[in-house]
This record gives sequence, structure tokens and C-alpha cells, in this order.
Amino acid sequence: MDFVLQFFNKFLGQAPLLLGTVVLIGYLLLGRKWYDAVAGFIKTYVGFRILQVGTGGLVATFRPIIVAVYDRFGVSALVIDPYYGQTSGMQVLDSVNSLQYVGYVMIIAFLWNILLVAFKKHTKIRALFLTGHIMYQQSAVLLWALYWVITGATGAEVGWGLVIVTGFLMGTYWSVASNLVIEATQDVTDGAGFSVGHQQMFGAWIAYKLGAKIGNREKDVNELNLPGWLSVLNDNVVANVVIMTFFVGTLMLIIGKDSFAYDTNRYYWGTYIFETTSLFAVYITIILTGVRMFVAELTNSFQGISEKLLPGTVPAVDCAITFGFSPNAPAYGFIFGFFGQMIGIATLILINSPILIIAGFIALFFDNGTLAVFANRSGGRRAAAIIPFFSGIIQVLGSALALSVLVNGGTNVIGWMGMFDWATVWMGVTLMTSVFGIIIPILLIPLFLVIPQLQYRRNKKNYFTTMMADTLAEVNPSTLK
Ligand code: ASC
Repeated sequence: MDFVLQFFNKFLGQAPLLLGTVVLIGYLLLGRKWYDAVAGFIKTYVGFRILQVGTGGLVATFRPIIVAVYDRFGVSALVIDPYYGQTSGMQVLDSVNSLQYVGYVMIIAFLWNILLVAFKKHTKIRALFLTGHIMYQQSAVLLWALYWVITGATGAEVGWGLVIVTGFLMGTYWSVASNLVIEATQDVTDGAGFSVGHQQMFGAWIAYKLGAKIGNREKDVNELNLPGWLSVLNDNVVANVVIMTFFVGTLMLIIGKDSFAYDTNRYYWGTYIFETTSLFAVYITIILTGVRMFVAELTNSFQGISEKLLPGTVPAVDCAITFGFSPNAPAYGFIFGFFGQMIGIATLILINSPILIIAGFIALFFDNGTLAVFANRSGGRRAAAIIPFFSGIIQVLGSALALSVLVNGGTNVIGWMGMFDWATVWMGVTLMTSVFGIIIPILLIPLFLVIPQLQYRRNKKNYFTTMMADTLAEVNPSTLK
């Protein structure tokens, strides 16, 4: 069992390895030569690592700026950032000698996802959640939250009953939510044949549905078609540098140069600002490069899995991959989400809330960026601005509510996920469980499973053909924007 646990942490928990292996297996099932399959593994692995260089660079560059904004005004509070949530969960569980159960939750959830897909004729689940680091993170946070609201500060070890219920609930969420957003992701990616397996699948689905109501998909953020000198902004690198220099540059000016430990021998304050803010476009371009390298491999090879092994299965992957199809949208999500979060935080201060929240870059950027990608696809610029704005408010207020029943975990608790589904659905589950007990997570499992049935009823004809070769777009990396 120890071996299995280690394997899940060190192999499945590593998204590039997991996805690379899936591509390798997919190609072998398609009967490709072994060396082509190995080449596919390498390109997927390296492509995903490149994507991670981009996402990691964004976090390393912009997270300290967001933190500095709050430091400057003397606000100290809980942070809404997935790694703060994960750390809180791991610290609380470790304090009751129960950290090892996170691995079990993840195993149960993943196997349950596979089983639900295998019986898709009945379950109508098509999506297999493959974002390894998120699987671990969510398992840790959910186990912590449910443990804490059920058991409280008794110091008791986590029990097997809770581990099993959490595992099944987690796996049901992965399956149902990433299945829900398949069609929207197909639209966003022009039919690349994957779905999102991350922290805002319900959010992305809502953004896509609402976007169509409040905006016009023709007014796409990536096709600005601006006239005259403004036409330079039609290029995503130029647009991202200009927008972020203006927006983040203003923030940096407000908090002042004393908040930044930069090398004054190398930079003027002005050039430091520009060299920092322009990194946004650098990292977005790196993300695009990584996505271009592996998305065609994933799409093509996964047909092996979805034809031979688990018929009709769709892989659910990191939300950042959708950025490769809509490079201007994430900046919209980030900026309007920032304003929304500011309003949420100001509200908490005004009502004298016992829980204060600090914005975290990952929720601001990856979460609202994804909502902007989906909102833009159905509702263009207007939707890409309005929806992340409201999402920002919800992320703050929802997370404060979730933390209200978790903060009595003391100094172990430093924050909460903040991502959309965690500030809404999981906030609700946590609060309800704190009132009604374990019956809530148990009941939710069959309730969630109704969602794919409803989805199927509305779209019987095309429901199972998503990954069939003839319905997939000819995936050619050069068609990426
Ligand atoms: C998260 C998380 C990350 C990022 C990354 C975005 O929620 O834990 O590391 O988002 O997956 O690409």
C-alpha cells in the first residue's frame, strides 16, 4: 500500500509525467511505432514543463506585487490562493497524524472517475480528470475541510469512513464538473477534444452560458480589429505589455518603490516597472509555446484511449491550456477580477468582518483568466470583463464564509483556495456539513451524478461522439491564435 501511495504522489501527482504517459499509451493503442510513441511522450512532457515555466514565472513575478499592495496598507489576513489552502489542509491533517490519508482520497477519487467513465453508458460521464497536482491539492483541502467541520479540535485521527466518503465525493466532482464543461471547451478550442480539469469547471460553464446572454461573441478579445495607430494592439504581445504596464505599473507606483527590493545598480524605478510588467507577455508567450508543443499530441494520441481503452473518453486538463486558444482573455480576467476582489475585500472591512481576505495571484489570474476565456467565447469583450468582475467579488466573500468555520484551526490555517468552485460549491458543502454532518457529502454524490444525465437528455445525438476522429477539428498547431 505504501508503494501505491508513493506512486500516486510521485507519478500521478506530476501533471507532465501523467499526461506524457497518457500520450504514450494512446499512441501505442493506435498502433503507432514505439519510437513515435516515445517522441509523443517527450513532446508532451517537455511542452507541459514549458507551460509550467510560464505559469510559474507569472506566479513568481506577480504574486509578490499583489502581496505588497496589502502589506503597504497594513492589511494582514488570510490569503485566497490554492497553495495557501493546500498548506492549511496539510498542516491541520499533519497535526492529527493524518496526512497520509490525502493519498488515499486521491486514489479512491481517481479510480472512481475511471469507473464512472468505464460505465459511461449508464453514468453519462465522459471526462477523465488528469491534472495531477490539482488532484492532490483538492484532496488535501476537501479532506481537511470535512474533517474539521465534522470532528473539530478533538485531535482525533481522520477515520476511514470520512476518507472513503471524501474520496467518492472528490471523484464525483472531478467526473461531473469536467464532463459538464466539455462542450464549452470544444467551442473555446475549436474542437481540440479535451476538457478542463481544474478548480473552476462549474464557473467556466456558468461563464460560458451567461456570456452568451450578456455579450456578443463576434466582439472577440483576440480580434480587436482596432483602426489606425491602435491597430498595434491587435497583436497579443503588444496588447498584453501595454495593458499590464498600465495596470500593474499603476499599482506599483501607488505602493511605491520602497516596497520592492530591486537592484538599483541595474534599474531605474521606471525601467524596473516596465521590465517587470512586460514579463506578463513573456510568460504568456511561453505558455503558448508549451501548449502548441503538446496539444496536438494529446488530441491525436488520446483517440487511442478513447477508441480502444475507455471508449469516448475526453481528457480533462489544466485550465492554462485554454489560454493558448485565447491569449488576450487572461489579462481581462485578471484586471476585472482584481477590481471585483477589491470590492469584496472593502466590503469585508466595511462590515467589520472577523475574517479578512487577501487576494492571491493564482485565483486572480488563472481562475478569472479561465472564466474570461469562456465568457469571451460566447459573449466577447463585454462578457470577458463583467463575469470576472463578479467572480472576483464571489471569490472573496465565498472564501470568507468557508473560512468562518475553518479558522478555529488556529495558526495552521493560513488561507483557502479562493478559486471559483471552491468559493461557491465547496464553500456551501463545507458550511452545510458543519451544520448537518457527514450526511451532506454522502447525499451530494448521487445528486452530482444527476447532472450528466440531464446534460445527456438535452444533447443525445452528439453526446458520445466528442472524441471521434471525424468530429474533431483537424488539430494543427498553426491554427492556434
Ligand atoms: C492552480 C494551481 C496551480 C495553478 C496552475 C495553473 O490552481 O494549484 O499550480 O492553478 O494549475 O496552470
